[in-house]
Amino acid sequence: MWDTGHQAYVHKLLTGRRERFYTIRQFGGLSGYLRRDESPYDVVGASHASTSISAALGLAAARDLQRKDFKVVAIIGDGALTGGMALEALNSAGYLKKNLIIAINDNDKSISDNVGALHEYMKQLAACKQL
Ligand SMILES: Cc1ncc(C[n+]2csc(CCOP(=O)(O)OP(=O)(O)O)c2C)c(N)n1
Repeated sequence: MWDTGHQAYVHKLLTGRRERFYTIRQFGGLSGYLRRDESPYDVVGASHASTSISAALGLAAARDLQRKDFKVVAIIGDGALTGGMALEALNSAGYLKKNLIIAINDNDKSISDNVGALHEYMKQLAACKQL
């Protein structure tokens, strides 16, 4: 489950849209975002940041209700991780204890430099400092 739309470009290349990829973000071309009407592999529409953990948690809950067996992975950037929706999803995921993998892509950027306590924490974590 990808987060902010631009992170899904590689996903589009790998899910049957390579030939049309040159049309991305052009009139009549591929969307710059995930779109359910564009591909069955886009299981949610997404462009806003901070949505992936919440959507992945929903998928994991549905998987368990259907007694299916597959992994759900949410990819989220360090910028999107500071959004309220991501924090609510983390809170719910910890409570529901679903089998869910969250990969954080911490590239130290969120359009411009990332700021805030979570950012500082992750910087220290990456440097393996005593927290
Ligand atoms: C709710 C919301 N607020 C703001 C934006 C504008 N926005 C687009 S990309 C982005 C930064 C995303 O940074 P990060 O999650 O670190 O991902 P990266 O760009 O590094 O892949 C923001 C804030 C958005 N898409 N959604």
